[in-house]
Amino acid sequence: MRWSKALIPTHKEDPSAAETTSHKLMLRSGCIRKLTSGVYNYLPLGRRALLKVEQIVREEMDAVGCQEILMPVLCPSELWRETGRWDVYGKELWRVRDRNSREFALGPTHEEVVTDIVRNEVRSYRELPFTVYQIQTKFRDELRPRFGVVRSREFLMKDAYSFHRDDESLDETYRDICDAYTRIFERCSLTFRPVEAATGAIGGSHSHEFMVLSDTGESEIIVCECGYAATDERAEGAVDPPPCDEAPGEMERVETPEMRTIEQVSEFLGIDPGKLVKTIIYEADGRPVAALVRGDREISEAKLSMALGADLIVPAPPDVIEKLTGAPVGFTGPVGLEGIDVIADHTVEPLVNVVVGGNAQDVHLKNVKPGRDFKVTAFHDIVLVRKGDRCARCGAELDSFRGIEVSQAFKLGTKYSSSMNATYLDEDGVAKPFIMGCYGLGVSRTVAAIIEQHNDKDGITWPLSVAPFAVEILVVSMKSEECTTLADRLYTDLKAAGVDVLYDDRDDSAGVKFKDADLVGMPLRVTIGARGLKSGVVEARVRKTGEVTELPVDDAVQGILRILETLP
Ligand code: 9G3
Repeated sequence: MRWSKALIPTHKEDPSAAETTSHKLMLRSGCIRKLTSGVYNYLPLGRRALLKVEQIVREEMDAVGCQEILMPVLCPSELWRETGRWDVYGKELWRVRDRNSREFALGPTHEEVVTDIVRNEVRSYRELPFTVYQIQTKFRDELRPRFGVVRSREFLMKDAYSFHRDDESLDETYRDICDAYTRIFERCSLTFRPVEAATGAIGGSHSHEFMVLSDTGESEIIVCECGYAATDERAEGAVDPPPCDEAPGEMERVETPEMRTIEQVSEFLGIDPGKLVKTIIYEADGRPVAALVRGDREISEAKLSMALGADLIVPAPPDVIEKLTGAPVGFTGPVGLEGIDVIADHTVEPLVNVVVGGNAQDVHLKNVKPGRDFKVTAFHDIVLVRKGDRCARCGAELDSFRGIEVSQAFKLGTKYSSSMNATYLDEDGVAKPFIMGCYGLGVSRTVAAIIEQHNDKDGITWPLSVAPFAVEILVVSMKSEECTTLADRLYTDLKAAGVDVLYDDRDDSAGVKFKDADLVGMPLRVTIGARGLKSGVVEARVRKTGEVTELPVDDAVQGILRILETLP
C-alpha cells in the first residue's frame, strides 16, 4: 500500500479522551476512529490487524475440528423468552422492533440461536459431539463504554458452542479449545494466563478466562505461588480473622447523625472497620436478600449469585431498601430485618461486639453478636478475596495482578438445552438434553491487548504475526529519483515475494516520516536515502529492538526476507 494514497490519519498529540495506552495508540496511529460512544470505525491499519488476528483464530479453531458458521445479528425475542433471558438482561440487551412491531435482540451472544439450530437439525447420538463457531459483530449496550475497543458497544467476537452426550466428551472439547486459545495467544505474542472464573449469569458449572496481563486491565487476578489463579470475584482465600477474645456485651443503640459509610461510622465511633458489619440489600432475580460482610471487606457479587443459584444479582434501588428497612440508605442492618433471607460471609460468624446499621435514620447498634441478636439464613463464602489473604489451597500469601479478559470458556451443562427442549435420541432410544459448552474470544479486544503489551514511548511495536504490514519502506526524500526508483522496485519485488509492504512515498519531511513509522510500528523499516545509496546499501531497522542491518541494494529482498524470518 502506498501511504500517499492510503487513509492513515496519524496524530502527533495524545487524544485527551483516551485513558489507556492501546486506546491512545490506536487513535494516534490511525487504526480506529470513534463514530459515537462505544462505536468505532476500523481504518485500513486497524482493519488489517483485526483480520490477522481473526485469521489466527480461524486457523486454530479449525485445527481442533470446529466448524465455522454465521448466525444472524437479529435474534427474535421468542427464543430469548424461552430461556428467560429476555427478562433477565436489562438495558444491556439491545432491543429493536421490525415494521410489524416484532421484537428482536441485536445478538450479544448466541446460545439461544445455536440451540435452536441444533434442536431442529440434530436427532441422534451418532451425530455427537461437534462444535460450531462464528466470528461476528456483537452488540451490548454497555453502561460505561471505555478504553476504546476494549469495552465497546459493538465488537468482534469469536463465539463457539459444543454439543455432547456426556461430561467426558465435554471435558475433552473444553480442553482442546483451551489448548487452541493458548496457541492463539502465543501466536499473537501475548503474555497471558488462564485463570478460574465465576460463571455468573450465564449459568453452568465451570469456567476459565484467559487474561492478558496489563496494569490497565479491568479485571483483578488473584494468584498463588502454588499455581492457583482465579479472578478476584471467584477466588477462594482464607481471610485472617481479627482476635475476638472479648466478652460479648449488651446490644446498645447509638446515635450516628449523618454517618452512613463504613469510614464515617468507624471514625465517629472510634471503632475499627473490621469490627463493623456491613449489610447490603440485593435483588437476586428480583427477590430481595441481605448480604453481610465485615466492614473492612467487600462482597463478591459473583460468589453471592453462585451461593443463591441466582441468574442476576443487582444492588437493590433506594426505594426498595427504604421500604424493607424503614430507614434511608446507609443505616441498613440485620437486626429485626423481617421477611428476607440474610446471607453472611463465614468471617462474620465468630465476631462479637460488632456495629451494624440500626434500620432507623441516624442510628447504629453496638455490641451486636451474630446468631444472638439476629438470625442468619445461611453462611457462605461471599467475600471478595484480595492480595495478602491466604491461599485456600496451600496457605501461602496471595498476590494480585491486573488483566484484560480476552477469552472465556464455560461448561454449560444442560441449562440451555433443557429450557429450550433441545434433545437427541440416545442409544437406548430415550430423548436427552444436549450437554453444552460455550467458548468466547474477543477479537477486537485482543488487538487492543496486543498493543497494550507491544509499545514504547514512540508508538506501537507490532509483533510480525499480527502487524498490518510486515515492512515499511521509507524514502527519505521523494526528490531523489535514484531513491524513488529503487524504492518502487523494492516495493514491487517484496510484494511479489508475498510480503505485506507499506510504502511511505509521501512528499513529507524525513522527520515526519520517521516519527510516523515509529508510531504505526511495522516490525521492519527499510530506509532508502541518498547517503546509503552512495555506498550501495539500504538500512533495515527492527522496530522493537532498534537493531540496524545494512543490506546491499542487490541483496535487499533476500536480506529483508532473512530478517523477517527471525521476528516473532
Ligand atoms: C446478554 C447481554 C450481555 C451478556 C450476555 C447476555 C455476557 C451473556 C456471557 C456470555 C457467555 C458466553 C458465548 C461465547 C462464550 C461466552 N454478557 N454474557 O450471556 F444478553 Cl446483554 O456471553 N457466550
